[in-house]
Amino acid sequence: MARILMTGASGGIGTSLRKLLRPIYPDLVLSDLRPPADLGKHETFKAADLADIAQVEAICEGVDGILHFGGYSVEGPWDSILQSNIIGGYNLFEAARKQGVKRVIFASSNHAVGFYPRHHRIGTDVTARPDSRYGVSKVFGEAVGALYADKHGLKVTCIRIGNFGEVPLDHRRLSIWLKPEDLVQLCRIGLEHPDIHFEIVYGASWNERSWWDNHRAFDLGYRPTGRAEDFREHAMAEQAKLPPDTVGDFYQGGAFCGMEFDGDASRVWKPG
Ligand code: 15L
Repeated sequence: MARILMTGASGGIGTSLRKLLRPIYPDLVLSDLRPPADLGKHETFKAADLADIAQVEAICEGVDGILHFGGYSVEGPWDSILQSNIIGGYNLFEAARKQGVKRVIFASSNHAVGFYPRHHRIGTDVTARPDSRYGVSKVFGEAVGALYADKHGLKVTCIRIGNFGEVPLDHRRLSIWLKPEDLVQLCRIGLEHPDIHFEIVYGASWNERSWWDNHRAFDLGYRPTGRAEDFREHAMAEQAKLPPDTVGDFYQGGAFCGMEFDGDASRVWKPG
């Protein structure tokens, strides 16, 4: 892989990952609305608004593979999700096709399936159950990825990221934590593995409480190094500071499920 484009380079994941990826992909082009605050002299940055296809095409020129971390990364107003993730997501795949990019890694999210209860173990082939407008936009991105793989031959890997960070932040994150180095592994699989056509994998480390069957990632060579249980005490101490959330504590998507919730509360099982 010669030239790799990373969108969302100034965001949380981009900021951490660009440092880990530089030794692996020295010709890394960074993009976002604004440059990262700590942009180094040796780094290449190209500004682009994902909602503007001409700008997206310009950053895709001469690129071999794309790591698409750009867009709105939490629940938000419909117009923000529409511009950044729906229009922006479509523009990314269409610009990649037009510019002859070979591979796209799409940062999907656990919120594409957040309304599965925590007692369900799910694979990547389940019906989408988004927990937010943000989750819907991730389902949309996965669908556009499938279309561009099947119709146009783009090699697409969607990573349903759990919670990316140095440590699991609370009880829920013990099940969905993703260590930065493990995301690097998944990105490399998407950019380099010879068998990729269209794949969905879960972006999760080696979490003993996981709700996800991630066997496809393992079949492709994924060997996570992070183990959430090593941080159990810290995560549970942080959890103790949080108020109970009847809906969020029942479903995999957590707080995103409880936001704006006025659905059927009798579906939520309460212990005791
Ligand atoms: C996500 O998809 C978000 O980008 C991140 O901010 C967290 O909310 C994460 O999911 C999570 O579920 O913890």
